[in-house]
Amino acid sequence: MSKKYDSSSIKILEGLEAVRKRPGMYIGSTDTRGLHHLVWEIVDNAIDEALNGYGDEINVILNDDNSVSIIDYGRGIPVDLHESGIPAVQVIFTKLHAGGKFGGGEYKTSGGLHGVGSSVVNALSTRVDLEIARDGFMWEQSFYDGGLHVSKLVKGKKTKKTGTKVTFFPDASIFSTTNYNYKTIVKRLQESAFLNSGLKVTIEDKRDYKYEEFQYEDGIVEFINHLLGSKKAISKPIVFKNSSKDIEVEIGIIYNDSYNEEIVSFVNNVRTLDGGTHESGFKAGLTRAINDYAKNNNLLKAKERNLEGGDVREGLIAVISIKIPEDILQFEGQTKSKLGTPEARAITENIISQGLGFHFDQNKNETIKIISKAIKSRDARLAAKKARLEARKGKNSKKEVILSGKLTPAQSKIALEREIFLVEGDSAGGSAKQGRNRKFQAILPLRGKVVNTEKARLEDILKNEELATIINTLGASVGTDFDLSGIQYGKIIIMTDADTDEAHIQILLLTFFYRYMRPLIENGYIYMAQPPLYKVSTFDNKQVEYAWDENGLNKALKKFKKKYYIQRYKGLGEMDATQLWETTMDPTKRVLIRVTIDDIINAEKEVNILMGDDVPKRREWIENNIDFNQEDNFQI
Ligand code: 28G
Repeated sequence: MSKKYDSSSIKILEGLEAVRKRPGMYIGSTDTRGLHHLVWEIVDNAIDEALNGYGDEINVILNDDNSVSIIDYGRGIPVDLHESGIPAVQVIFTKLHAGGKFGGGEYKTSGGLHGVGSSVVNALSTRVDLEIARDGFMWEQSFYDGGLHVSKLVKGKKTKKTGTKVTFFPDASIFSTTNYNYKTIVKRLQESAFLNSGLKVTIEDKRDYKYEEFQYEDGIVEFINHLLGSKKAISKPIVFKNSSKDIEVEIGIIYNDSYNEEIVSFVNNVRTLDGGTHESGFKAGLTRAINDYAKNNNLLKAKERNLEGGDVREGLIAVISIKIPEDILQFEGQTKSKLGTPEARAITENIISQGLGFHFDQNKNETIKIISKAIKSRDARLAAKKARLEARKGKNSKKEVILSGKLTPAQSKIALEREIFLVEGDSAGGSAKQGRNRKFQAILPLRGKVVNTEKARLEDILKNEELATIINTLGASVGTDFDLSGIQYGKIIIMTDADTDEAHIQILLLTFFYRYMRPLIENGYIYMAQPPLYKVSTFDNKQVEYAWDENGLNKALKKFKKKYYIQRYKGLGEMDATQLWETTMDPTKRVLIRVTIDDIINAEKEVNILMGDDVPKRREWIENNIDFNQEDNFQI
């Protein structure tokens, strides 16, 4: 490359080179998450423009060539010449840290990694096309190969409109996938519409045509109602809005009759998955308000200990949205997803405790319902603690011996090397026991009923024999006591039938892990075994192939020269020990699916829908809300 660059353009290219060299530094990762980050960057710029009061609609289009277009109806990115002699828009797209908006007293609403947006997206795209309507004309400019090549800014037709359209093509040599997920984008856009009342957001998928639009007049109330879904509310939606200094806080809460808590927090419209000062302030304020009311109104005796945070959050759904000016914005943690700004704590705590104190006085009946629920939760917590202590005391009791008798242990002394198969049914358990590699594979057959943990408190869960056995066997305790360091296995593999609509036990186990041992899912310990659906063999059994789906079956059939026989497995029980080992348990041949949670909100919502009796939706839940990552890619 021997092109002539002036000094300022060399700097520019170096800037974007840095992004291409270490994309993770700018967008977190180059997997599907990082890929979606490109959309968030551009969408956030479009939303910022609308929040500044210019335009009230954003359109997102997933084009069928895997490019993404985003349109706003704001002022249009400035096209006039920057002091360096190149158009401002070109500076914004090719110069690092000169993102969407800066200086000028504008309120930058995006948090965390945002703010370097447009140029980072350009650096990681093979092509970016801009169409800007501004100053009475259309303007076009394109960037190629991560911003390495730039077309001239072209002034086009006259127009009375204003706004910006950005189309980018993610670079397939950087991202492990360039396939955008409609659902992921819809979820985030809907969230933006909830958090910015009045803003209209549309999404169009041209690959497999879909269209949705979101616009909420009272966003926070509609957000908590959305999170409530089909759960039964025991309070009205309660909302608070206030600001102090330059910090604005908006909080919405609603109580429902389930035993879960769901708090979703945002800073400057960006999810703070790991919470932070705003969330801890909220929790402290909520606990204080409830204890104050309970004591003052004799719902708790003066001598009684205060309710704990977990007690008062049972059945709570909350949305916390806080806006903080750039200069005091601080994030913590590896993923920069935890708010650090200290001022946010006291402000949030005061808003919720004062607001709730007032609300409680105005709504006595509802308040009594909320507080009785918290008291019941406390009682259940104390009862569960007692049950756990007794279980621990009785280590050598008769029951304990029976429990551990179910387990066929592995020989290895190294916990992380061991795998445990949770197997449904006795006959499959027997085959698994015979077929396994005894050095590192343990088998725990599940016979009895697994309780639906969505509808039970910890107290009842500990009474359920199957779950109690699992808890004991895994060795890391349960619920708030869960401690990953105690875990006795490196892989926990759920092995159930491949082809039943009643994959019920799978769902029950996943729900249990999700609610009571979530770090196991978050840290990638939970897997699902994939038994094959078909066995194809010659009549003399000299040639045997297995297939996991129709596609695999067709491939397998092509391998046969002689007459063959196809067996369709109806359940694990139909496989003998050797077959089970060869197809489902042998680490060199099996297909394991690692269960991860990509989307807590959706999982929460749909776990509830599902476990609240909707049988046909179970399959959909597995497919849509738990992210299946193929662990071993064994293909026949
Ligand atoms: C469609 C997808 C993404 C944007 C604007 C509008 C302005 C702007 C963007 O200015 C530079 C620095 C501070 C003023 C601002 C237009 C003021 C006047 C803008 C977008 C100039 C950035 N006229 N719309 N950037 N500022 N939309 N949508 O990115 O001093 S970025």
